[in-house]
Amino acid sequence: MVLKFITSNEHKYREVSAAFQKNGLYLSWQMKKYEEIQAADNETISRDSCMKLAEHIEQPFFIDDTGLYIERLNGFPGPYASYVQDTIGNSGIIKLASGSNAYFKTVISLMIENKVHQFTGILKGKISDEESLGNKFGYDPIFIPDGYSISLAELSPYEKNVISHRGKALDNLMGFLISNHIK
Ligand code: ITT
Repeated sequence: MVLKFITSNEHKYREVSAAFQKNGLYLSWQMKKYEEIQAADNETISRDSCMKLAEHIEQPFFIDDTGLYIERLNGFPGPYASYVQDTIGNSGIIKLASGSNAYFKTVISLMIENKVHQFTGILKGKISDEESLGNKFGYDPIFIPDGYSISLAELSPYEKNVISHRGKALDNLMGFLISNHIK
């Protein structure tokens, strides 16, 4: 059985695929954009999307919903990270919040045997004062992880997975898959 990862975001797929490969697990990518409800937390949004996708996609599959929570902005944009990235973008966030503490949160929702299982991961850091070179994945060029002096965009997918929100959520997911003999 090959587990499907449903996302329209190629950067996410690259990171997820790197983690699966490292653990000798198989993965298939279903490139798909789906509508999300508006809610105050990523868990609720992700669970709702998972249930709706299950109406027309064969199980098992999983999705990744990620938010950026900026301290100076009282947690904004949080689950609205996608809308904010498409409107004011990284330069807008730098103007509003450079130097502020912030964290990413990833919620992975796995749908298997008609049940949703959720796995989360958090990465703390701060908003930088300029966009770095490197990958062009969302907020990566303006996010400096705690303990680092370079941005997330300057790490390879493997290096990013070791410390990141997504990497931690994936470790939890893969722990579940391995202990339940789902490969
Ligand atoms: P799917 O819903 O199709 O998976 P998406 O890009 O819409 O893809 P999200 O809603 O989870 O995914 O992402 C919210 C925003 O946060 C979006 O602008 C992403 O580019 C950005 N983002 C997500 N994960 C990120 C990460 O690890 N580093 C930097 N930005 C990230």
